Amino acid sequence: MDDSDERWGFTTRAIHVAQEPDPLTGSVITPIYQTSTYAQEDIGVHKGFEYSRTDNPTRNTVEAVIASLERGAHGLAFGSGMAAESTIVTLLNPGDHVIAGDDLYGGSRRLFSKVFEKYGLCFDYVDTTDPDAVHAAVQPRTRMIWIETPTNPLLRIVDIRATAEIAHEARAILVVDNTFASPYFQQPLTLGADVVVHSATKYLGGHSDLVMGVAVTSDEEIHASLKFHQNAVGGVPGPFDSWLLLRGLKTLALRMHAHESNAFAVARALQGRPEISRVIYPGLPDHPQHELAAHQMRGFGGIVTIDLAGGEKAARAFLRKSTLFTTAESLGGVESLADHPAIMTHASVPEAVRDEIGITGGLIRLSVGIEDEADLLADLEGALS
Ligand code: P1T
Repeated sequence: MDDSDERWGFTTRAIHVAQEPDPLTGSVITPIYQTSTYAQEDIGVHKGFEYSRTDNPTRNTVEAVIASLERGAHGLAFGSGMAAESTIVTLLNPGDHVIAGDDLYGGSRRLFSKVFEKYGLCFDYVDTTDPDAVHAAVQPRTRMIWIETPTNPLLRIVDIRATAEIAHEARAILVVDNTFASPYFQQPLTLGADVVVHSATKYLGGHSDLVMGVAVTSDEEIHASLKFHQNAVGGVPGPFDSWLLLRGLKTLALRMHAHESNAFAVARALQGRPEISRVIYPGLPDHPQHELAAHQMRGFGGIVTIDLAGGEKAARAFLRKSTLFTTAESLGGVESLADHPAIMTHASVPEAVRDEIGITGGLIRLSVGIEDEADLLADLEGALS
């Protein structure tokens, strides 16, 4: 980070870090370097770019920007959130033990249990909202604690600082999936986390038009290993997607304000409705970790999860009737989306686990977009009628 990076506010950094006008042409916007390789002036003599799996100027720019937004020293971009997660898991060795949250994106849990367990890694899933439960799960070979906060889809809040202390006491690293909050609302590295990971497909991109992941750290050793594996394993994004992400990041703060304002309106409008047994939103005072959220986050986010009293039948009717909330996986785009976790995003989570943590047939996750508030409220009213 140079001086300006320290001085500037969030959006100034999103727009200007590593984005000086192109010295060759004056282009104000970072070019899309749609190239796989780079001419060498002599054997082994080049301008720092040899091959685009290793380095690409458009990708390197977005990596610098996301590092700055997360207040980290180094950012790395990947072809999906899952590619970023897989690369982070390569920091471990066979026999190592990982404590993971019991309420994670279904694909993260599937990656751990169906892909990495067979390489000799052990995973325990615990309620990470309870630091005592996390502490009690520590084993001599615990090398990583993996949390989401807010969690997907139940929006539980995990105390990042307290979990970092437990991790470091155990000589383990803390990985925080910051997808739901975005760096505008929460910066886990400043609270003691070692690595931040995102599905950049969501709020960072913001327009539901790309699939990407990022990882950020300030630890030189961790960064060197992740950078090595990024190139060695090869799950990198292309230049055009990197450029789309760069463009999306410039409006992240504006979008997060709009998402949050609409999410608050939706949560308040739905609270107390007889058709809904539970409205989960960290901004509501009755959320079990509301105080913690207010303390460690700068905003409460744009996701509202509801549990319909009529169960799956009512959920299906609701999804069919809503027109502005498109039934779809994913979240964090400008358009509102509705997900049925039990059937869609979290179908790979064993049914017994879903039942235990409360992913019920009536549960719907609303990714509240930035459309006009009145239109969203009218649409939800219609969907409930
Ligand atoms: O889809 P991908 O970019 O590979 O990111 C995976 C991922 C990682 N972490 C969290 C918290 C996520 O929510 C996701 C992807 N989630 C969805 C597709 C979803 O609808 O929940």
